[in-house]
Amino acid sequence: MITLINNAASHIDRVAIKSNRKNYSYLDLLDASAKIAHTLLAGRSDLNEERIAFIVDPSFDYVSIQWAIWRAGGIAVPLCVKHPYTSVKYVIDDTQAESLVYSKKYADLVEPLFAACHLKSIPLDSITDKTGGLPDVSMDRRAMIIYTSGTTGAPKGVVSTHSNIEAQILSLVTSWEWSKEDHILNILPLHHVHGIVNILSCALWSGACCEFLVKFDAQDVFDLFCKKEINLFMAVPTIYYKLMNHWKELPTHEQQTISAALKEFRLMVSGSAALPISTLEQWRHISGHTLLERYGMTEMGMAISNPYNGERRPGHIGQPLNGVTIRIADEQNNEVSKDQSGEIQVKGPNIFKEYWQKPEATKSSFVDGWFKTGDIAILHDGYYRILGRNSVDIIKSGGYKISALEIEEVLRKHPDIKDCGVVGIPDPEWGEIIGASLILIKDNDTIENLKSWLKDKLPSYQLPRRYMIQDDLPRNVMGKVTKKELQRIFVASDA
Ligand code: MLC
Ligand code: AMP
Repeated sequence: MITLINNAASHIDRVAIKSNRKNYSYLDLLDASAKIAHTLLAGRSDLNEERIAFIVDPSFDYVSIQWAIWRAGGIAVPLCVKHPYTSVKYVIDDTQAESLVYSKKYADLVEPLFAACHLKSIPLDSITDKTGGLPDVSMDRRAMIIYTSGTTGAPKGVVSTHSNIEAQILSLVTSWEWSKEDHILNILPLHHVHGIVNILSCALWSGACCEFLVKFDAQDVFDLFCKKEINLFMAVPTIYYKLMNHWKELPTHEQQTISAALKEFRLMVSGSAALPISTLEQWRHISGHTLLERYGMTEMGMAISNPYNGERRPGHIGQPLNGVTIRIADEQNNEVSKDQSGEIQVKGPNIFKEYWQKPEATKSSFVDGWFKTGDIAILHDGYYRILGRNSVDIIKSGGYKISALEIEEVLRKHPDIKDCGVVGIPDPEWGEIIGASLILIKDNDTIENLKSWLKDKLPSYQLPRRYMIQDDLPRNVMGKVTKKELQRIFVASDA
């Protein structure tokens, strides 16, 4: 039995989801998800880990479909609503999804998939009121596949079981003292753990209310805050930066109203990327809250967090969460002594099961049972602090993890581009923005052409924002591109 869904019976009449200005109770969620589960089963007794992809806006429908897949014994594959066709098709092909559930809004995007792939079409509005039994789903079943970019190859599907997800939820609901009285705003994409686990699933585990806003807009967020129903907020640093900038532009009386509403919140959390101390301080000025910064990853949910009660130290990510064990290891995977930096390695029931159908990649991401995060940190005075990553080819922009190598591969397909190098350039708003240096075969308006050429090949958050044309990329004596030097050139050209 899936505990998260089982728990709903204790909160039947409470509001589970608020979306499109409507309230949906836990009973509504159980009813809607049972209906969809029967449609997915189509007479079978169990989906037996068939992959079911779905693409709908963050909404009551999203949660009903997610729960339906789980209740029918399938693996949920949430698709990114901002992805172009090629990225969506990659996920469908890689997971060999059996079916795709979609709302009308995404019909044009997904229609060609049904001719190109062996995939059953399930338009959301075709779901009828079928009834029947549902399988008994054990907690060790695979529950979800989320795609993440790495330093090698194409994006990998991170497979988590129901037990993994439960461990990820439990460590947060206990550490951050979630209760059924909580009401959280969810403005994050629902194909990543921040939006799915930390916000949505923790709320539903607790009998609390999760309210969706389909598109981030600073004024809309403040308008909702000023209704004084929402008492919890979790977001990436870019969102806090954008909210702050918007607040600064408002007339004084509006600033005061917003600040007064913010002060009444129980908790505000930042994560998915480093929180600049300047953002933390300015947000404290506006809201009266010291943001709680925590650290996590698709493969493990959250691992390290500043305390809910106790000192939240700026520039630090805190201590291991309940149930999570951390060590800092050197390049030979030996634990380093205190006050020395090294890679964060993690053990615990929260750690994912495998990369989907990539046994070699799974194997090489563990050493002696420790998951190798690739993040470099130091433990100082009882608090962990992130120093960077062991690869310059991973970029974090707006909280999204982006592979420089994947973007380079796309750029090299352009007929005018001989070679290229992609790097992250530090940016106060986005954390990093993507810079692309191009070596051209011929220069005829390439950059303007390139921008429109890229539009259906990469999602907006993966598009380079800065371009530079070079005769050759910076290289070391072995001829290898030196990305750090390329980063430096971009930064210097900005000064
Ligand atoms: C968009 N824009 C960017 C950009 N993304 N510019 C630079 N860098 C980027 N990365 C530009 C667009 O081109 C557009 O410009 C304008 O910003 C608005 O675009 P948008 O697509 O409408 O953006 P918006 O909806 O405002 O998105 C901003 C955001 C989004 C911060 C809300 O990036 C977001 O939802 N990020 C969260 C990602 C997330 O959940 N990560 C968690 C991963 S899990 P113009 O000129 O056209 O206006 C994980 C584990 C853990 O990391 O620890 O949590
Ligand atoms: P993702 O693979 O999208 O889940 O992103 C996980 C990565 O986000 C981690 O490996 C870190 O590099 C980064 N990350 C998450 N939280 C923080 C944080 N608080 N500070 C710095 N980096 C973070």
